[in-house]
Amino acid sequence: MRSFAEIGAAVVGTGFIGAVHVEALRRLGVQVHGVVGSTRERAAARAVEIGLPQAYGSFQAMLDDPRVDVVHVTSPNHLHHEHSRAALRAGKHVVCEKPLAMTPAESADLLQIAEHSGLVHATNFNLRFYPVVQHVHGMVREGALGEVRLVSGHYLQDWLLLDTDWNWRLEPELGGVLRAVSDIGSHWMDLTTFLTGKRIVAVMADLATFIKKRRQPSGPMETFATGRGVKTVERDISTEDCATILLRYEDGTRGAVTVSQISAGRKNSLLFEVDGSTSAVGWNSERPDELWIGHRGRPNELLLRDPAILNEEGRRAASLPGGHAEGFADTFRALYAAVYRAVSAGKPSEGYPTFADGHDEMLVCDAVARSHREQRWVEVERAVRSAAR
Ligand code: SOE
Repeated sequence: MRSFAEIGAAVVGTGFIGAVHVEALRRLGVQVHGVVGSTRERAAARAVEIGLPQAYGSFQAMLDDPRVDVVHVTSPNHLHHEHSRAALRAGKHVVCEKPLAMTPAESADLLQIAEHSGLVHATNFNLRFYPVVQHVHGMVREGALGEVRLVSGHYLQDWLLLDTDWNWRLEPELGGVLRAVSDIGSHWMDLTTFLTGKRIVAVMADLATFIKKRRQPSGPMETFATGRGVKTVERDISTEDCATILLRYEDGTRGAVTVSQISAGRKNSLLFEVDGSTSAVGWNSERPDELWIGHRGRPNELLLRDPAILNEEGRRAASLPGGHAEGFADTFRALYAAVYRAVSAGKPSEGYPTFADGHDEMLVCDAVARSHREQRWVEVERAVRSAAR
């Protein structure tokens, strides 16, 4: 078993989330050797900004660095398949941001290569790793809610509310045919599948594009950035601003979710409620240390994250005492602690989302796109996995 300090990593992508990956790895003591950007200049600027030792001259130069054991892929969606595939082929463990790829065919290819490589492969569904969310996973598993029947909620943001807001995700050729659903709906659907232990088997989806023309700035625009005062050109938009989706999970659990990136005042609000036969839980990512617990016949409860009263799963994800708020960036640390325990052992393990979860999410999103196109319920098409893997 190697200590985390003996493991080397590199991050591909110079957006804000790449810097979050770097900082989480540094908190764990992992050696982050450098960053890869769309150009050497962008990588060099980012490396200086976040204090990285180097900016690789190219993606291949990073793969050729023998000190790099793990590659974190945070490039735009259309490069996830190419970058993850090349890293696996070069014998590197891979953590890839969601969505895993642009199509189910690409994600199936990645899964097949990853599962035959013996390498660690993870999809960056980091929102599972809020301590309170991990605690809910344990509650459901221990039967604290009774039989789960209904899952509801939303994932709302407002960073694309204005027609002058721009990001590569708006462009199908860079982000994929789905935008809000693929970018943040994927988190909500993965999270509720994780919490309930039940896969989504059918969807009824209605997507909407309210802002059909936007002003694209002349240069690149980082996620959540506001491009004030730059030269722009008008562009037609086909990807969805928002979605309302009905869901059926395995064994009959029902669900409903609203996804939007044009909801004024909601900065990054993932909310879920899980209703069981005896009790319910509710959680909002903008108040991540709090858990609402609903009862019939006795007072409801509001749990404030305190490792002393969380279950084992919640405690394992926590890094600060109660009252010291833990947030979005902390979830990356908790996720990578689980992933790097596997890297340290030199083989895949349990306890973190893999390429199998990323591929399954691609299948669900594919069903969402088809349901909207055909305006009907669509079953999630999961190929029968061959027994011999
Ligand atoms: C932008 O919508 C974004 O950064 C997503 O890409 C992340 O996955 C989400 O966690 C926060 O918002």
